[in-house]
Amino acid sequence: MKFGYFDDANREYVITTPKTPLPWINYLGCNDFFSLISNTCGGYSFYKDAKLLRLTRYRYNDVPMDINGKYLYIKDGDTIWNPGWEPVKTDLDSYECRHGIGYSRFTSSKNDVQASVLTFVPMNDTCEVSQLKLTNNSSEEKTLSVFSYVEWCLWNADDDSRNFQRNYSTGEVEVVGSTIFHKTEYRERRNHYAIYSVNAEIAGFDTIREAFLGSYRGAYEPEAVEKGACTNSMASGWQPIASHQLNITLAPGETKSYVFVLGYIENPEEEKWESYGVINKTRAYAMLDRYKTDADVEKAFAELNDYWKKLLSKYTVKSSNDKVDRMVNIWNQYQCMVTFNMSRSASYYESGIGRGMGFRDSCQDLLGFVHLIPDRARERIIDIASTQFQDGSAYHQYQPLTKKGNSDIGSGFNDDPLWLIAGTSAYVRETGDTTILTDMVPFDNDESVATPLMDHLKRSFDYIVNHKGPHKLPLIGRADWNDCLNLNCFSEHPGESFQTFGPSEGPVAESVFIAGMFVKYGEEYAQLCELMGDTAEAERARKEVAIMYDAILKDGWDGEWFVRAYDAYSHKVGSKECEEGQIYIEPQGFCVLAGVGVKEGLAEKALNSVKEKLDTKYGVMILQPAYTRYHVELGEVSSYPPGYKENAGIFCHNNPWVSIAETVIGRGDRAFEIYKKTCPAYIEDISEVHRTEPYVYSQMVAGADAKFFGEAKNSWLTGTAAWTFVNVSQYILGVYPTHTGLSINPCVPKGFGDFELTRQFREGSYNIKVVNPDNVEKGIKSITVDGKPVEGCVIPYVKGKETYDVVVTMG
Ligand code: BGC
Ligand code: IFM
Repeated sequence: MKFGYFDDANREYVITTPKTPLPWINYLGCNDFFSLISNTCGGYSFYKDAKLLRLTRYRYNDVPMDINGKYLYIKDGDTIWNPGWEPVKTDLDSYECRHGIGYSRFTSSKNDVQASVLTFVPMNDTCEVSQLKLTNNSSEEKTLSVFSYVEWCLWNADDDSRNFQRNYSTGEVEVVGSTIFHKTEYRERRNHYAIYSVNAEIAGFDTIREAFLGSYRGAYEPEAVEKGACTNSMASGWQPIASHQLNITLAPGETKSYVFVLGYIENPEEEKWESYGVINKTRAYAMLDRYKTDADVEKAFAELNDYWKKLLSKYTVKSSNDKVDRMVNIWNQYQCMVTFNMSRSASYYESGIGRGMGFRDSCQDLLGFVHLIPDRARERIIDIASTQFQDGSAYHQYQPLTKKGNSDIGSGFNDDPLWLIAGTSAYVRETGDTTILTDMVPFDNDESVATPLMDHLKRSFDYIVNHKGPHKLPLIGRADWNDCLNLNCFSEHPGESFQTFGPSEGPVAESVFIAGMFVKYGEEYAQLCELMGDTAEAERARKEVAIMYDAILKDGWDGEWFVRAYDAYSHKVGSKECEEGQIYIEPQGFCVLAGVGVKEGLAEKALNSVKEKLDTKYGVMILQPAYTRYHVELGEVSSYPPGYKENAGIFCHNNPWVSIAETVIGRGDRAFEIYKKTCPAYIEDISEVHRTEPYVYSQMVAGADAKFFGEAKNSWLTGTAAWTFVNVSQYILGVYPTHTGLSINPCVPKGFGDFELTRQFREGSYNIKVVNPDNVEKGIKSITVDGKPVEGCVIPYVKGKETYDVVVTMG
């Protein structure tokens, strides 16, 4: 069942009923100011950091779900309704929500009044703009009132949700004309405030929540709206809100338009006060001035659209397959931008107060983002590397505002160091900018101990070399990519999640997955060394990689597939010898994509085992058989009921690893089959089963052992976005940036047909035509550039050359 449809021409998903299985959200904002907005206008806004600078309040895990948003109420006689249906939930005569790229548009009607709300965050500004257009489609004059409503969050969302004894007395507001100022905390050390304003004269306002909603009432039945009048209440403590009242008369056929601005203002310290106690409002008024007319809004909206049009033109495909084109050209890249911005901080499943930026997560997000805005990727790499420790290990997470490592979580996830090599290598391959490698980067944000980025990468590499276990495989530490594989924690903290205790690196538990990563990113490190002219270091790196390769074949191979790990007793994990959890997806995907076992014929065996043991109609499960009981020596992985999350769920993040691995051995049919199973556009028709948004990936789909097999969770903020984009763009469609030029080597299913690609790579625009006369899955017969043949698959990069017309013949 579908709850909407894709409008590819407008790059929108059009939701046709507010009653989607779960809130289906969108993200507004590209740089510093962000909003989450659901298809019923739920959501919240923040500046830079969803924990520390939250503008509006949201209540997670509430009933009814998705409560609190930026609501507009329309009172037309006795009928009160909202363009997004929530919170009053009056039946609408028509409803449509279009989630677009960086904006959402709601168009609804009731009793011959049509409301259209366009909401977006303008480029390079710190506000959300909502343009409301009201049209009277009846033959009578209509007298209406419109009420806005936002509930302020008292900035630190964590404190806001706990520290009531203080916070009920800190709230401060000011109202000047149509602008409501939220000034809480301004009087002490802060220099920021928020505004909510409308570009029209108001008939009234409220800033006290109870005055607007009434006692013992919620946003679904605001008393002021029922009575038809705000009370001009001035908050002092408790829960400040902002509501405007507009009284509107509409002649038959007439449309009137209003612009609401929710903004974040930061004053330099010296301009904080006009005189003590009177905040300096210059910046606020300047912001409002930028959006005072419809023409201003349209201009800002056009700028946003142009920006995205340009970004999304960096990689495009035109094939005979609409669904692939739609994901590649629009939604997958859009999700990559969102994961780049948010890491794992704020979604409808991440509260914005827990995780900030993940070291591992953000490095992987870069892989799908780096071609979009390489400069921002560069900055991010430096930020991430600055949280590394001198021994090469790293804080697992850091806070977006302060950029400081999070000491509550600490370090000890032994895959982390290698992801820094992955992200940096992707950046340098994309841009050719080797200057980043000589940039001085601090350790643990301490400028007094800075070394060139290249040295950070060396320390990443050596961290693995210096932390090996009895099988010469990398020590896993607290966990590797699989956060829940806690093989060293059992003795000290049985049954606890890693988030509740400190680092504990055990001496013996080892990870075959990290070994596979080391082979892949060790080689990428060696290539970077060569680029820097350090051939001796490149040679050393390759020797270490060869040693690791042999260790995998010796003790990481189980006969039919790769072993997952060795626990603290040196017992195998993910082996036929195990009672449960005999095969795991991660080492099969990652070892093969790193090339391990390809020439020995093991890769094919491993991937056949994946198909036989882990495959389902909804994707490839992370492990089988599921753990049916808690295994103290394995940790959190066995704490989930069978079929959920890391215990035999379908982790969408590592499905692309297996798909990439299939392309490495040339099986295009199978690679594409795996791609399709978790691909949103392909499962739109089963939205009632899948339940999360059909335009973006979710982290997890419940596996075959689960009660709700096929149901997805944790949409939006997942490494799946980057990895599926890497898979489809670099391996299936086959356009892979190398240090010396763009490599083109597609691996497609039979019958995929010819296709065209455009790719911006450094300063060149590549127009690529791929023809496949023999209908092969992989193989290049010839490549020509501007009519001249090229040897091999790599189109040599020519400095300064602006266009490349490429014809690729598969065969
Ligand atoms: C995993 C969860 C786990 C959490 C905390 C996440 O990365 O996906 O399954 O519960 O870490 O341990
Ligand atoms: O690898 C992790 C990631 O960092 C956060 N989400 C879950 C993944 C698997 O545990």
